[in-house]
Amino acid sequence: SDWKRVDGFDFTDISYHRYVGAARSGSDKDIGAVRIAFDRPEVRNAFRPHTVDELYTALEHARRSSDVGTVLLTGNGPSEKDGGWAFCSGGDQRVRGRDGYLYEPDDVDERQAAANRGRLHVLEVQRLIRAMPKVVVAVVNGWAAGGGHSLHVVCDLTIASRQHGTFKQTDATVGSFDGGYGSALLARQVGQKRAREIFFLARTYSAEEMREMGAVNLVADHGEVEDAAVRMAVDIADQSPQAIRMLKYGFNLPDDGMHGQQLFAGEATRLAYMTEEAAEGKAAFLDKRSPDWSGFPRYF
Ligand code: 1HA
Repeated sequence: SDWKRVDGFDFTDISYHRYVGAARSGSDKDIGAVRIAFDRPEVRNAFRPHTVDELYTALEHARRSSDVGTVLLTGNGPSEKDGGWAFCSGGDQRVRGRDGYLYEPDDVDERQAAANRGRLHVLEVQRLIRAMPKVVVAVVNGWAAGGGHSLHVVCDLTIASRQHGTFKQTDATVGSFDGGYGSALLARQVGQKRAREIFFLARTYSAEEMREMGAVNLVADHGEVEDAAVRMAVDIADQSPQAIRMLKYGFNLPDDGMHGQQLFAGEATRLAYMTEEAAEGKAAFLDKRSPDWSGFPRYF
């Protein structure tokens, strides 16, 4: 297979693989792609708190792996029960309590169980996807519903299966709402009227309809979606990692307030650290002398 399981994890609700195939004929260049997939096809890849923890762990591992440039987020399938495909159908309604989604007894030790309050921490995953300086591609190979719809929205790019990629924002149907990225960022992508329609009417949209609206980049035949995603990763690998970082944070900035500014500015700081001018500041401190800025122009 072109994918090798990433060692060191004992995931039950997701799978985590690294691309090891020859992405280009005659080239063994590493394209730095990983594949993270929901692995609960019998419930259309709904997430429970434990799923969210695993997803966060895998994404954080990918974030910290400096040789990873692209993360593909998808759902395993089809369901053995009925053959249905899903990207993700959002929060697992079976474990929804009165104040959020509840861990199941097996997932928590006694101390945590005492404090087993409802969790809504898929929002932490959204923030991680948004803040990680890598390209995250949603590979929507089936249903993207509710909180699963919002995950695709927050990803940098979306590829969808022509036959099975189906979009339905069911939050309001079950008395939930993602009033953050899931709705506001969607409105940036498809416009205010359409975003409101998607939430207020909770209708079903095909991959092609979503592409026309601007929330999907590419529609591919079902058997080809992952190949298309790998081809995206190949092209991403051809771009400067620094340029990708600056661009992602630049795209985020107007919508992410001071948090967006912080991420963008952090990368500007990194670039500044690479200059002789900044090195002089450090050297002067360590030499216990005052810094000599005379060699550095005051640009105008
Ligand atoms: O909005 C938020 C949040 C907001 C702020 C902060 C945090 C948040 C966290 C989560 C969420 C949410 O995700 S709320 C929205 C929760 N999700 C939904 O409302 C979607 C529910 N599912 C469906 O509408 C449909 O299943 C489907 C359109 C995705 C697919 O329909 P289909 O193909 O007809 O399949 P269906 O027969 O409905 O489902 C197959 C099996 O999967 C069923 O189980 P079975 O009858 O075989 O035992 C079904 O119950 C199960 N299933 C599907 N989705 C879920 C689910 N079970 C639990 N939770 C689900 N989300």
